[in-house]
Amino acid sequence: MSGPSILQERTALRLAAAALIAGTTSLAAQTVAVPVGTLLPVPPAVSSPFTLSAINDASTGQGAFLYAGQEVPPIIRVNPGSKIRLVYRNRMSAHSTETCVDGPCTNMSNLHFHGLHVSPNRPQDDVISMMSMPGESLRYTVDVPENQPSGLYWYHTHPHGESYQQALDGMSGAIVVEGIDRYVPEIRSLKEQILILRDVQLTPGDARSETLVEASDVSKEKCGEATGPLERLFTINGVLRPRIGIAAGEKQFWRIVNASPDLYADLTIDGGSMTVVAFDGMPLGYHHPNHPTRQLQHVLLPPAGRVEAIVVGPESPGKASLRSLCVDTGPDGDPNPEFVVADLDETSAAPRTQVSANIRAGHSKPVAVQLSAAMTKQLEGSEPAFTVDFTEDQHGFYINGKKYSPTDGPMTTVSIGDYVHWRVRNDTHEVHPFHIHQVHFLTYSEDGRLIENPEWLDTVNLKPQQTLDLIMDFTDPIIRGMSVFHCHLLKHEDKGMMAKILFQ
Ligand SMILES: [Cu+2]
Repeated sequence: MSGPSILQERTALRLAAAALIAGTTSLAAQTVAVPVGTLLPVPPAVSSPFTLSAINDASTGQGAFLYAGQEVPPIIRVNPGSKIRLVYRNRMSAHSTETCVDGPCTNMSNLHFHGLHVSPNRPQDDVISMMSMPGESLRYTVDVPENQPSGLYWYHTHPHGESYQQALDGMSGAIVVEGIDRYVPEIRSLKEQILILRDVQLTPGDARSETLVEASDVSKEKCGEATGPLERLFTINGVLRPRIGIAAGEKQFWRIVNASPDLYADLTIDGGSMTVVAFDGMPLGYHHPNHPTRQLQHVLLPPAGRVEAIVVGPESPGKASLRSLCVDTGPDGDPNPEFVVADLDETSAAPRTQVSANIRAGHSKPVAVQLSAAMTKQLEGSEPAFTVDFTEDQHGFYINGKKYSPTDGPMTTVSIGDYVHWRVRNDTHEVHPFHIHQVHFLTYSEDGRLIENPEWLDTVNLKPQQTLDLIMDFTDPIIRGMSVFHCHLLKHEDKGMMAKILFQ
């Protein structure tokens, strides 16, 4: 092996300087210290039962999850057909130093198990009636069904009006539903890397922020129509621009969640491609057993989106980076320029033959559901049963002209047992990711044109003025009761872009 290239040395020097400055400069501004350029940390894994606490960090006052004495949210690992059991203790301050949409945050909190096909009722994935104030606790017992698609999900807090601040502070974590290797057995012999994208908040004009912008190689090229200062960058597992160990030619299994409340990722690996196995926790093989993978050069992950892919270490890993490309969020959107999210690093690569101990064998046979071609055709030819219209003005954000209130009744009622055609329309000049709790849907048409490779998702991006047609899977008898759908730019959700749905 040859010595480090000049490029590598420069990068190392710059990152070392950035780390030094980021760690030692003391400023009144809000930009907090964040590790820069270290090896990607592996968060602890947890199986049930366990206790998770919501706290305020002693030095920054920001919200945080405390698990086993560390402010590192654990990865919840669960087998299909078993339970997630946890006590959620709200130990946040009753007197917040943070500001939410309606004034000082009250620090109410709860949990949402994003993407799981579980009951929306207490004590499961209930974000409507389950809420804790500081000093209170919630007990969750979530029955993950036998036919839950195996893949990457995530948990985050969901208190209407305070979701944005808590997610921005990093109150989120990954959930792995085991058994994805049933769809692509090759995964069993690969090293697994779980990448949780969260935010470091920037303060315009603040020296520490500028150092972080510099360290992330933020592109100065014009990106889309959004104006205004850049307000955040991605960290991965808490580190800005970490190094991910991978050897040239080594295959690894990367599971990536965008846990930011409003930053988009359009991920690409220099000189490489991703062999996608799942989007939003849904293995491609779940609906298409004969086509369980798809090769992509880049993958757009809106806030809440996930991708799981086999990645091959490029020829010279030390010269390659994982980047987020420019995302045009529209004239009313937030800046989302290209920058480097991580560097690949051969020197800290794992041995090529390592078999991951993390992916436990699930069940031997893959679960698969195929929507018949006839049924698909019939739904596609039908008028939508329900339309979601996203609008906004200077007073707030709306679905079908209505701002969400916790005391609302359902905006729509659906009968369990059907696949249903929904239309989602973005009547604004910025992007909005549509999400519905407990349900995956097939996005089959864009502005009236059929999509070539339609995907089953639980969160889908809508460009400004775009219309998408979806087939909603409302067939699951477990999903019964009151739930919600909303925009996953959480400031928009906090300001009203959410509505209730009753499954009965
Ligand atoms: Cu939105």
